Amino acid sequence: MTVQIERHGDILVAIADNPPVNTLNAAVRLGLKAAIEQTAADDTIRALVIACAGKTFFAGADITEFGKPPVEPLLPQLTDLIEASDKPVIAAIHGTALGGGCEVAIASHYRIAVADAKLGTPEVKLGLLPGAGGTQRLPRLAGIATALELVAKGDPIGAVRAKAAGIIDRLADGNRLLDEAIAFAGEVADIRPLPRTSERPLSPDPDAVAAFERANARRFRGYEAPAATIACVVKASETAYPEGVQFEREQFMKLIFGVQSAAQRHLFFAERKAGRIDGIADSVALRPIAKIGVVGAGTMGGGIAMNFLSAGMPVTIVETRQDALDRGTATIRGNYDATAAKGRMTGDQVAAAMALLTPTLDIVALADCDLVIEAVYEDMAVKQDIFRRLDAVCKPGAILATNTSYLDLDVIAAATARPQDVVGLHFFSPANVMKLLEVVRGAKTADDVLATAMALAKKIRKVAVVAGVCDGFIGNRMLMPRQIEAMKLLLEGATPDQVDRVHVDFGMPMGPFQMADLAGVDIGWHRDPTRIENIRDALAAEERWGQKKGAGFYDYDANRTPSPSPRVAEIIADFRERTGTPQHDVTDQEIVERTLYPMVNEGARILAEGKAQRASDIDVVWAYGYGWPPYRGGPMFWANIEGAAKIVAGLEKHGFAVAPLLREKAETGGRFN
Ligand code: T1G
Repeated sequence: MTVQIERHGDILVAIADNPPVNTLNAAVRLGLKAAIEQTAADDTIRALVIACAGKTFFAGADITEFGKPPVEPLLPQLTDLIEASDKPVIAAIHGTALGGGCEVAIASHYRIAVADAKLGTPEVKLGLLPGAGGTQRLPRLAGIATALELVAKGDPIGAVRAKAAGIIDRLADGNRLLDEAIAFAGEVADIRPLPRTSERPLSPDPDAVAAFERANARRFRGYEAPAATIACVVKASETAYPEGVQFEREQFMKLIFGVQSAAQRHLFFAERKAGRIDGIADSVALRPIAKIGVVGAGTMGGGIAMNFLSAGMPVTIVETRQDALDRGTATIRGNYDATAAKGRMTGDQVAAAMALLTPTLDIVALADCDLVIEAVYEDMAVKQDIFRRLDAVCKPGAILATNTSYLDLDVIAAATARPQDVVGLHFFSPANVMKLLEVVRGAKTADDVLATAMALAKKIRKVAVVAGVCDGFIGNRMLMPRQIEAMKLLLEGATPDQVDRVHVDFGMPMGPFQMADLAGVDIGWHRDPTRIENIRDALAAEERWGQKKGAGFYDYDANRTPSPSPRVAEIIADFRERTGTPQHDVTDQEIVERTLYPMVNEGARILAEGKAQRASDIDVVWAYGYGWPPYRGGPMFWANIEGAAKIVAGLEKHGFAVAPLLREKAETGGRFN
């Protein structure tokens, strides 16, 4: 029974049990409707408590039902039914009351929650909006400013804050939620009039709306859903509930059939699918990982170490020189202090994290580590030497990982007598911030090692994707053709600013040249200022290494605000002349065809070679590692929208060799899944 109905004296209790997160699917909605009808029909019942079994109150509508024939009662009908009840309905909240779950709660007449519960309306992260009255009831309950934060940004708030905001009536003891909800129901059972949120008055607050829009303009750039949620909240302050909820419904229907929501829902499931390893049973025994070792206390090593320290895991970090070790430790401490200064960590939490860190110059200290991650200079000989030493020092069964971003994992593994214990853990800089982790599977990586790495990624709150061994794995391998073409476009008549603008208008956080200036124009440079073979060499030779030098492809002021550089224009002009490259007016569309289409082409090759398990994994890599706009779903999802045939035509127009898998999709009308 999806919704169990129990009687506790003269209080009826409906307990939904739809694991794993109690989505409000058809069976749950029907069960709740039955409970409301039973409450109404039975004169001996004074009130109804709605609760959930398992780990959480309703986590929202069942997204997998979208696009299927609707089954009544629809969620908006259910929430209105709850509120219209002539007897009080009390929501007993634990876990995360999200989306439709939050809407069921605020349609109820009263709400009691355990202190560590969260409430939120994350629909906007799916390209939607709360479509069951949430945009109309939340502002009436908590005010326009709080409602905008919840519905337009989609982040949940804790029950304590929700109570202060007027969303929750009472906090319950974590172990006695149901008992306290039943007692609460008894207390309020005879109070009239019933507190129906939709009947509360709400005055317009244009200043709050304008301030919110200004503060979030950059965050909402390119997205459709946030503006729609704001319009609904404004509507709630201008009209009565019936008109407002009708407007909400209209906005919801527009969004749910739009490309952006399809893209964002695609990524929601893609992120979860990425965690699965085809061909390895979920039941594979994982290796116990308690102690972490990190070799290298530089930018990457320090960031990597922080992921584990923040997850409460002890880390021994090794360097070759005391000054480097001290610098690395100080950087970790500084990062935590900066987080604490923003109020996102307490001083005690910083101290606890730092107490788990053991800096050392002696690699033998890693002997009892369960996982050791090498994060040193990108040089094969250096890495092979380190892995030879780790092989000699580390206990049997320890997992040895490299953070290499493009070197051949199999060659590194071959430096040990235990290649089956070697795996790639490719973090993205800054490693303690970026969500993406490419888990590189070597030819000999054991199944349990790979499964252990994927499970550990979840523990340190990373989004992990399995990648095969190839140059650049998944993300950087697709980045390369984009960067190569961007440089060619400069020689043919485009400017850095034009190429970057096309990418930013597309929805990327920055374009190829802005990215080069951020990462460092000198990354991968041969460091010989007399050897100037291309535009990049010329910039690097003049120490135009990017933002860190105040000049790269752009000039930067003291606030690192970029402006087109006359010097760079001269360098480009000089190379156009030296190479005799024919010039032409480069159009924005040509930039899309020559920088984004080749990424899809490379993605098709990666899939065909089995270096990614599925197309949606590639989308996850680019959405979480490179800022691909979620409302475009990722390169392969976007390819389905753009159309494989159109992409093939564009690639052929510019002389690219088309990947056979992409051509096949174009010829068969197939899609990447
Ligand atoms: N619909 C369908 N499946 C869902 C789901 C949902 N809303 N939420 C989770 N799942 C699946 C998920 O795919 C995974 O499946 C399993 O449950 C465990 O999820 C009208 C229209 C609640 C914080 O956006 O944020 O209400 O991979 O791995 O890490 O206004 O799930 O096991 O096969 O994420 O513990 C609004 C989405 C919906 C919340 C739990 N609600 N979910 O995190 O588990 S739209 C949301 C989450 C809506 C109304 C509108 C998280 C979680 P599988 P998980 P978790």
